Amino acid sequence: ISGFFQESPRLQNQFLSDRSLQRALKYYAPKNVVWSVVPELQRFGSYVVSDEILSWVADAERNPPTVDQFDAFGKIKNQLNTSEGWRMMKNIAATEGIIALAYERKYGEYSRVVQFAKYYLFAPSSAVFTCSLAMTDGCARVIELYSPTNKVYDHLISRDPRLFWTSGQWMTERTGGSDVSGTETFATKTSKDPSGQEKYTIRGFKWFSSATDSEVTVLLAREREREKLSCYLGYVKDGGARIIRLKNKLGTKAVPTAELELNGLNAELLGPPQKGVSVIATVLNITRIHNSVSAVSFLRRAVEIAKAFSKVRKVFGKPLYQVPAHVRTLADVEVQLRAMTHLTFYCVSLLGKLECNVASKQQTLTLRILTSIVKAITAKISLAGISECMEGLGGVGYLENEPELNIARIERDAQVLCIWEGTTNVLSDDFIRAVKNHADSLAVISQYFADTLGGIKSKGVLSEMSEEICTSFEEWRDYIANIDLDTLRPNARKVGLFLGELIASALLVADAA
Ligand code: MFK
Ligand code: FAD
Repeated sequence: ISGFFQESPRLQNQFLSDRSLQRALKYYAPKNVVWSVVPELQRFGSYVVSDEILSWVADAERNPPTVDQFDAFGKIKNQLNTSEGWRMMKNIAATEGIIALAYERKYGEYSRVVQFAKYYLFAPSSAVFTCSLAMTDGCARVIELYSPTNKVYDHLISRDPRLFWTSGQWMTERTGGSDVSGTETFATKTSKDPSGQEKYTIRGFKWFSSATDSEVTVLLAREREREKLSCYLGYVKDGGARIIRLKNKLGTKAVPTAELELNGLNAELLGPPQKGVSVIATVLNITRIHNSVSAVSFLRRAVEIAKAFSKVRKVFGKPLYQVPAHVRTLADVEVQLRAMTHLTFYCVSLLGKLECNVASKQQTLTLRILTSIVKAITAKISLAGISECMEGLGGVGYLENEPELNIARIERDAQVLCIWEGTTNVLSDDFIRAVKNHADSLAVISQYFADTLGGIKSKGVLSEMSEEICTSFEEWRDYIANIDLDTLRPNARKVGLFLGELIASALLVADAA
């Protein structure tokens, strides 16, 4: 075939090209930590766009999971088949220490910042193996808090691919995912092990199980009808979870998401009985931060693809990167992305402090209030931004391209970020309830930002912006203080997302100063 051929865009090292990630790292971790991790992030930033890892992504996407229900003679086989590409992601995650980094705590309270900087680089090149990692991370934390001598913990945080296990998170049932009160899964006490630990067996039906290839899972069940839910650690590797079917999904094609019938699954109680939702909230608050980091990292990859394309594509005699309207469009996305990256890493840094027991009252409250709305706002902004980047490639953007340029895949995968781990309205409602339960939280948060921004009065436009932001905080705090919060619930989304944007603006201004 002769004629014109478009030169292919080339992605750069994803750490070196990302000023926004570098800034977040510098803002949320001290210099000595930054210096010691930059070489590692630089190496990984190159690896995540290498032919090697992208060929595993392509393999995982081309060969989605399948299940062999029965053997030749009709006996139940229940065999889940996953691709080599998918299994390679598990090895990479273990050797790169994507979970281990958080729990080795080599960087103390900054360990989460380092872990999530690496996770952020990995996420868009992981075939969404990060879904399994998010739940594994949540499970590790809940075991650390409620069952610290359990050996499962060592597997979840291992860097050795032969020992590394992942965990599922089974909450959603046919009766509801947002509202889990109709849970039809039951736990029955069976025995005590020599240490006195009660053992349970589980029966029921879970309607959505991602990471179905996991060795263990955290799940909700109850012991008796009408009793409140408890949280359990289920040993999936021992059997007792039968795959009824795999879900046929828009995206996350490589992730084995299934419906499961539970009958004879071995389990142990995690945390106090009948406090299951509160116990599993520890998992939720971690997976929601993973979701936020995934959202900003997916958008970052889409922006990088759009920028690379703008350097090689000519329109009306000019490369796209010299066309003001095009640059303006991408710049608008970039600004929102920078704000959301800052906001996300703010939460990440607070989580690190909380886990190392150095979080102040303000920091603990802020994390509780913010986690849900940061998950909600980053998912929405990411999806809109990815769509804009797709348009930035014209018709080619809509195609299923090579893995390094495939914005269509990123968009399909990003769509679920608004749904799983709580929909936007459910998370916004959680935000209102959290504010209601912690009456002084908004005053404490407003005061923190007033103090932070108050010091930059002498710096021209930044000082004007900081004054405006402080005024908004005060108005907002006074408004919330004088209203019956239940009347806000129909508009919870607007209120929550507004607070997210306000805090993101405050962080950008504080960083710029
Ligand atoms: C790649 C990206 C990474 C992500 C991958 C993930 C893969 C997908 C996996 C899933 O989707 S797993 C399923 C996720 N499901 C959800 O997110 C459920 C969404 N629904 C909610 O969050 C509801 O608000 C909730 C289920 C929590 C409502 O249940 P309840 O029983 O009506 O909760 P309630 O009464 O508000 O709170 C019960 C207790 O939990 C309270 O504590 P106490 O018992 O001590 O009073 C609450 O304070 C506590 N709680 C609830 N949410 C909390 C929380 N505590 C801390 N943080 C929270 N967010
Ligand atoms: P519903 O709860 O029925 O929600 C329907 C609508 O009602 C939504 O728009 C919601 O916003 C709205 N709504 C509900 N309550 C309120 C309220 N109080 N105020 C305002 N609006 C409300 N779950 C797991 O447990 N484990 C998994 O591994 C898992 N993996 C998943 C993988 C994929 C690909 C997907 C798509 C889902 C997965 N889920 C998983 C399920 C997911 O967490 C649920 O789908 C989600 O929590 C919503 O629950 P639902 O589907 O029952 O919708």
